[in-house]
Amino acid sequence: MEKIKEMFGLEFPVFQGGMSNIANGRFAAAISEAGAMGIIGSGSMDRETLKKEIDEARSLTDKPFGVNIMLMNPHADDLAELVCEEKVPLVTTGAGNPGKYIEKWHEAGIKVFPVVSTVALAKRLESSGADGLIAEGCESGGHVGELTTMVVVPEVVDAVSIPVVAAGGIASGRQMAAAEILGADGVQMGTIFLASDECPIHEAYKAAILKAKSNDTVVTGRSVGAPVRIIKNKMAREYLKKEKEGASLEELEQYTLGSLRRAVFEGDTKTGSLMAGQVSGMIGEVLPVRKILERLDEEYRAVTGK
Ligand code: TUI
Repeated sequence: MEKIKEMFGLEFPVFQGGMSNIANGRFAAAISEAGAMGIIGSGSMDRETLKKEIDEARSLTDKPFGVNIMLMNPHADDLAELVCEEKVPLVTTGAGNPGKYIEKWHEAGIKVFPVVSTVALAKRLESSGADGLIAEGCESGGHVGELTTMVVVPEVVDAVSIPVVAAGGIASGRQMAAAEILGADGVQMGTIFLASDECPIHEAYKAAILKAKSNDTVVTGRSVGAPVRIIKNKMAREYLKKEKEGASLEELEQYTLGSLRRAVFEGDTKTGSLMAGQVSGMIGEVLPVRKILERLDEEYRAVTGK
């Protein structure tokens, strides 16, 4: 795990997950200040909005932070250009293949770590010049692939020679150590940081994570090619029912329109989309980010003897 720490000058070998519409500049700066890699989740932002968030993060920390670009965002091309102008040290990507941007990002001195959920895309992106990969298992929250972390991490590690960060199902020092044994050079976590004092989501969303057991999340949208892991609630149950009845992607999108916003900003835990990973079942309290990282490190050291 030293490789990732050295690459970005981190105290902990930890990336914060992209978390669209949640991880703003202030939150990413708080993660970076605490010694891990904060990442602005640009989600559905346009260029002007992301610029504001980058400026905000820069005003709050001198430490490095990254930007996650969600490739289904219609503004992805604009954001890809903006991160070059802003020369952010790290770009991570989600929900697609960022191959066409990599050369330009390298010209701007940016390190590129795409999220992959299959070994096929991992190999393709290594050939396209990715500096590292984030291999994400389907235990994670939000948009997911099919494979578990236990399967996809060692498979990607064996297939490429660039650093691999493990993601999905990691919220303890034991799980960090396990990821290292699988060959990972670092870990990425999202859900555990949702349950932090600094996280800007509604208190009711945090409470739902504390309350959730490990089998209280479900993947919606598999039948229409938009698999998203969320905490089970009225919205999730009705969505799954509509899917079973053969609803189209358009119908389902119409139904979920605004549901992430309802969860994040309004704390609507019934009809909001509460994206969270299976590790929700392990999280029992809301803590400051620094405390979360210290606890992870303590447990990692206890089990590894490092
Ligand atoms: O991207 C994520 N997680 C996300 S993005 C997101 S925003 C959203 N909001 C509402 C509905 C849908 C999305 C919420 N959570 N994780 C990284 C990730 N990327 N997991 C899996 C993938 C992935 C999937 C397919 C990466 C590449 C890919 O490639 C397809 C291709 O073109 O080969």
